Amino acid sequence: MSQCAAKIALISPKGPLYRHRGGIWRKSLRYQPLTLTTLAGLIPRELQIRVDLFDEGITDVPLDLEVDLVGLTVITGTARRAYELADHFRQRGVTVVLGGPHVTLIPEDAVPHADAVVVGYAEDTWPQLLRDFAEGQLRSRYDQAPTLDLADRPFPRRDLLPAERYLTNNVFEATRGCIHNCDFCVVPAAWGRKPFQKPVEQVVADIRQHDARKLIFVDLNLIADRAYARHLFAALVPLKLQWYGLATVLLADDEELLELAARSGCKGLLMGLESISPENLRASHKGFNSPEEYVRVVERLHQHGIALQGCFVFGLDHDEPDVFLKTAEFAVQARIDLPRFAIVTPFPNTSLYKRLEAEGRILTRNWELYDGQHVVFRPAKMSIQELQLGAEAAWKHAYSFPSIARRIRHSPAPWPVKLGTNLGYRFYAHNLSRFYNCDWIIGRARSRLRPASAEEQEAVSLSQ
Ligand code: B12
Ligand code: SF4
Repeated sequence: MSQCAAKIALISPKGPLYRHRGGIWRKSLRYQPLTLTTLAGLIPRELQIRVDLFDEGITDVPLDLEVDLVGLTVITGTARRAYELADHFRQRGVTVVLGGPHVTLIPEDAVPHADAVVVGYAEDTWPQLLRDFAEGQLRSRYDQAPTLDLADRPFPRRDLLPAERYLTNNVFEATRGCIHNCDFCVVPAAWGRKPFQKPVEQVVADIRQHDARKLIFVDLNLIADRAYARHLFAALVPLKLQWYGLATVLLADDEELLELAARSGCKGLLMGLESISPENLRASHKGFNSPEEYVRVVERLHQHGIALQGCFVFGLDHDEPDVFLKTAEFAVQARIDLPRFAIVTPFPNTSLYKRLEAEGRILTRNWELYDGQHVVFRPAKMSIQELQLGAEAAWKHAYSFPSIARRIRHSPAPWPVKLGTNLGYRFYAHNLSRFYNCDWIIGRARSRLRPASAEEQEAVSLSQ
């Protein structure tokens, strides 16, 4: 059937931090979700489908939506909310499709809540699914073939979400995947280690047609393929952009690439520094990070006018109770522009999850607590409480006024930006426990979940 004229809604469900009411971030720290706009762009034109996008980070989803099909994007932390919405819409007779990182990691978890699940990237499967739906031939599962090619895809439909509700809608991607194999990371577990790349000229064309000057690349590791990165950065130079993205510390070793990144307009990078313990890094298969090099990494980035958002995780097996303040103080002394701290999260079916499960250390499968801020496994060398409270103490130390003063002078970012972001994170540091109390989750969870074990109760109560 080529004349479908169906109506569909694509939804990004809320999580404890990123929700419309009562989340921690106001408008100023949100950016437009590329997942929804990408999926909207992929809808085959000949089906004449009408699509509405709902980002629960900025708006409520009307529960009485009059649509034929709802597609929900699911990460682990939002899985429960996604399933709640899915069940609701299915009861109303709407066809529900679930996809995204969580569905890809653990499809069997999503299956009971969906008419169809989409596993992996969806460049080929989502259009196929919609064609099958139009023909009344929907299958229950679609898997992206490994032959995925990102070339010649439609541009994301950024016009379908309100630009004014976001810090920016200039959100782009050039590549997918990562060549590394860090054992806690979702990427190798969900999508394998083969990198996928958009042709550079098509990335540039997308930036030009959107008239973007200041933009974010959400690629997990922009420098995974250095030859591609060189090509991309060189093509960005004439656009006179300012851009922000993610890369590994290995960029600091490559003077030519670093200089090119800076010349192409790179102003800030997020890097997973993870730990100041070489044992932890080796055990996590992230031995290419050397803590003794971190100070040099920061200096090299600063020399090129690039600020660093350096991310650390707590709770790896070699961490002891003194790790929190040691790491936070290290971040201050190393002059990391914006340090961030998370609790290790063993996302389902990652190598880390499998190991902890085999060791009997997974405490809960309440996915809402899998958000980087709750302890969901039994730590090796400290108590659950020490880990939960220690992470908060690290935030507070790194964002105390004296620590901000020690770091901020050296940051290459303009004063309004570095002051604003530091004060924003200071607020976050002091309100973390309040916003992560998950009242709306735990109220529901109490009524619906099986009785929690004593350890689970401890993990949950610490978050309140
Ligand atoms: C941008 C981003 C964010 C933004 C999200 C909002 C926004 N406004 O964009 C911000 C910064 C807020 C954020 C926060 C968090 N994020 Co985040 N984020 C990303 C990131 C870097 C890019 C996502 C993206 O836009 N990708 C581009 C799109 C096109 O790809 P995609 O989403 O994978 O979608 C494709 C397929 O998966 C599939 N698909 C996806 N959904 C659906 C739905 C349907 C119906 C179908 C058919 C197909 C489909 O089709 C798409 C096309 O192929 C990803 C990593 C990555 N590069 O994917 C992490 C990632 C999604 N985030 C992750 C995490 C853990 C978090 C946080 C918990 C981190 C934290 N501790 O705070 C929070 C939680 C947010 C919440 N909701 O509560 C994890 C999720 C892992 C997991 N199993 O849950 C990821 C994978 C990073 C990682 N390596 O671990 N994040
Ligand atoms: S380098 Fe980063 S994106 Fe790549 S596997 Fe490791 S943690 Fe994941």
